[in-house]
Amino acid sequence: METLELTQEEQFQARIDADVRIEPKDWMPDAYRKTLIRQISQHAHSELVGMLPEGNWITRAPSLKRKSILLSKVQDEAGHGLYLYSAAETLGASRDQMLADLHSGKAKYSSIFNYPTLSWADMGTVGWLVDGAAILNQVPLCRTSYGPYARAMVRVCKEESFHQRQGFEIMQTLCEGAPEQKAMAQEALNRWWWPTLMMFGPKDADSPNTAQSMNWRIKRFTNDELRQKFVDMMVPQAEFLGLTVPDPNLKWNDTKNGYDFGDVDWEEFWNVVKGNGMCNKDRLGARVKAHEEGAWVREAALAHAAKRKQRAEQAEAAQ
Ligand code: FAQ
Repeated sequence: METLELTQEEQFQARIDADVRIEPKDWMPDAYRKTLIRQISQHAHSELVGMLPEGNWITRAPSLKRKSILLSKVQDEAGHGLYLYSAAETLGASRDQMLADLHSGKAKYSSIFNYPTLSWADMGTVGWLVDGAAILNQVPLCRTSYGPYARAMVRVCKEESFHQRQGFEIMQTLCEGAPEQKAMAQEALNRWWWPTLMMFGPKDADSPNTAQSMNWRIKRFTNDELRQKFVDMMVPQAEFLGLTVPDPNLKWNDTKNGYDFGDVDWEEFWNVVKGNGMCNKDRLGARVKAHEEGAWVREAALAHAAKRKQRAEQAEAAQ
């Protein structure tokens, strides 16, 4: 009788298809490992660089309450970066190498963080729109096929939902305030709407990684599917706030039960991804400076750990 032997790769795909999580010690194709390291490290870098646009407003927050909320939010983003670097390390990536790639400009991070935060309304818009987009993208990642990434995302998403609520609340306060405050909120929406749509990545037809990542269930939705969900979710929220989405082609489409919307400026997107956006140089410069100025902290922490280990060994030897 003929026996059907599955190759290692076929067994792997069968586990994925059955929704069995892949764990660090399981066999996996090199390309799966490489794709995950790429995506998780880019995601981690985005969280770290993502601290900068909002960090810019901590000293200028309009009240003590707003300042403490913003401080916590920015600290949460640092924490998200750390969970994600740890998840990438379980795949064999070295943290020093990942950071070196960010600092040299070799590694990518989300295009959205290369836009400036010019007014307090930008803190509302970043929370409402940017965290809103991040959540839409990240909730499906709680079901991604690689265990450590999926588990990290569960905690990240809980915190991101709070971030989004605080952003919406800032927008609502501005929109219910003086005409100047409402105008500030509208102006911020005008600048952030299109860059936020770019966060979901290139159109499916121009996305080299989507098909394989969907097959491996790393991604659960395509870039275009998530962009559509985002528009459908945000337009009613903008209407509730009394704001106008800056897209003349935005129109409800009964047939698809969603909005039709205008074309993203993909030339601008690729320009930013290639390092030529408004703030790319500032953002990387700030990260490199923080890393260099923090060298003594890392050295002190290592020296402290070595001393503790030595004391513990001496105490054990003396027993
Ligand atoms: N910016 O083939 P695809 C946050 C690159 S966290 C820059 O479609 P893929 C929290 C892409 O890497 C935001 N580059 O790629 C927060 C690829 O280049 P490569 C970050 C982009 O991976 C909120 C090439 O284009 N979230 O916001 C972008 O299948 C507020 C072709 O693209 C994540 O990272 C972009 N927008 O899909 C923090 C979520 N889009 O690597 C502070 C996890 C694409 O081949 C304040 N990542 N590229 O050289 C993902 O879901 C996916 O990686 C996508 C891209 C959807 C981002």
